[in-house]
Amino acid sequence: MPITITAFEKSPDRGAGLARDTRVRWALEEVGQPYEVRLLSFAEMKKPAHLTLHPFGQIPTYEEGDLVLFETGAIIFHIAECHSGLLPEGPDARARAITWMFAALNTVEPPILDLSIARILESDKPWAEQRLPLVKDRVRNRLDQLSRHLGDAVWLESAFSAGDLMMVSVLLRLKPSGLLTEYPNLADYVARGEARPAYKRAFAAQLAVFTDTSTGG
Ligand SMILES: N[C@@H](CCC(=O)N[C@@H](CS)C(=O)NCC(=O)O)C(=O)O
Repeated sequence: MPITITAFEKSPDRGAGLARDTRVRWALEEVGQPYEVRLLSFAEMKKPAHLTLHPFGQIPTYEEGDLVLFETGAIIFHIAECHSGLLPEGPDARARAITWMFAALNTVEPPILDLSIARILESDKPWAEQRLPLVKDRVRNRLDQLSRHLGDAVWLESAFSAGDLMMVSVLLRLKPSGLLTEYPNLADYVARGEARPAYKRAFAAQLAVFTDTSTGG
């Protein structure tokens, strides 16, 4: 069954790979599943045709026959359930990998998103200078804990899983802030994720969208 995902026609990060279609592309590349991409403008994302696929008018979505999914957690979990390579076989190891997916999305991503908002959308506010250090400390708190847990391990559990795919994707958003470099083991962990051939293919594909549209191609 052909798979179609949606992505920004022109990503606000100019192809830096931070839009969330990248993590879905990465998962599909890891399991060797070809996919098509429907590009949307911001205006199209808020129109009824897209809202029937995604009630919140966002990207990415995932279509496979009659199945329509939104939320990257659900999409990547579905991909991992349908194909081997992203979740371990043993039930306990599988449950732990899924736990890391939730931890990435529910515990680590929120303060990181808050930091992106503070840096990008709130920087002109009169209180921005006072708030930013507080937001950064909340991110550092999570990074401290994650860094201590990871220690010298290569991946969060014994082998790369959808949990790592999600955690690396979430941590990548910290790159512009420089905070990741305060935690060398986390920076190395993210670099290991980025070095995976599947990630490289996903990154190149999303960058090509930006360079094509920005050159009018
Ligand atoms: N929790 C959602 C978040 C989706 C999301 O925030 N998508 C962003 C792009 S990365 C978006 O569409 N932003 C535009 C908007 O919200 O209008 C997921 O993981 O899929």
